[in-house]
Amino acid sequence: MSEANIDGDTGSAPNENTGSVSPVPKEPDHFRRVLTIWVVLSVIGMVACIFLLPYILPPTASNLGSVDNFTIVLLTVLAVPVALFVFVFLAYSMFAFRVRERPREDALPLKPRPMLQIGFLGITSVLCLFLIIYGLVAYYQEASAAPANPLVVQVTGQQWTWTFYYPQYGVSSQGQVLELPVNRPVQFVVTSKDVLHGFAVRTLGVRVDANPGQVTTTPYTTPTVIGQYPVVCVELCGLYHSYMWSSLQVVDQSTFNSWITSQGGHP
Ligand SMILES: [Cu+2]
Repeated sequence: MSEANIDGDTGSAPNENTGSVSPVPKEPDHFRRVLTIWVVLSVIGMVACIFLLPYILPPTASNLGSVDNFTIVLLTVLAVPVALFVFVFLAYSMFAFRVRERPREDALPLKPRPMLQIGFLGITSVLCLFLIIYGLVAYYQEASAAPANPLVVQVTGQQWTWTFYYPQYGVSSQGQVLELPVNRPVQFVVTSKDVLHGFAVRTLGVRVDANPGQVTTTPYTTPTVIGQYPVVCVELCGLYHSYMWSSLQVVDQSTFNSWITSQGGHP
């Protein structure tokens, strides 16, 4: 990018119609000005995200919590200058180049600026490439972990409820509760009976589509804090989509064993 991209309409040029030099005030360097505003606001926004997001994000309670939060902060921080690039240039143009009455002259024709286009495409491509590689590496790290004695839970979405089946114990959870023992890795095997649903447990760093006729296996995640957390559907799946939520209960091992027995299974 160069300063030359909005250099066409400097108001200090001699009046071509009359040949005389009119006392037009010197046009400010708009590009430098808007670039400065963009850089300053971007830095403020990025720093604010880094410091404020950890307080805004809901709590996590799994071994994936820190990497999950780091990813959200990273993506938000990278999005700030991109979003501001659009908003700042738009807002600046609306104020700096506004015309009160109907313009009587045609605007200056836009000239091709190859460096601007190459720069814009180049920067956004590098950003996207970085995010793809970051995502693939993070997914590989999570997916390649193979802990001993993991718990498997089959999750089935249907309009408008979740059912949880524990194949190692031969029991289904009655009453829409996802019961998990603390500190034991768990893997979800997710599908749907009717339409697209989205199985999301923010606490565990899990968010996966539930597709009809297809089974999706999540990476292992380990609940680390005993407590009760929400399980929600994050795919608009019909009239009562917003009511399609369940409860995750993370309990200690003996409570989990007695819960399995109470559901008709053998721990
Ligand atoms: Cu749903």
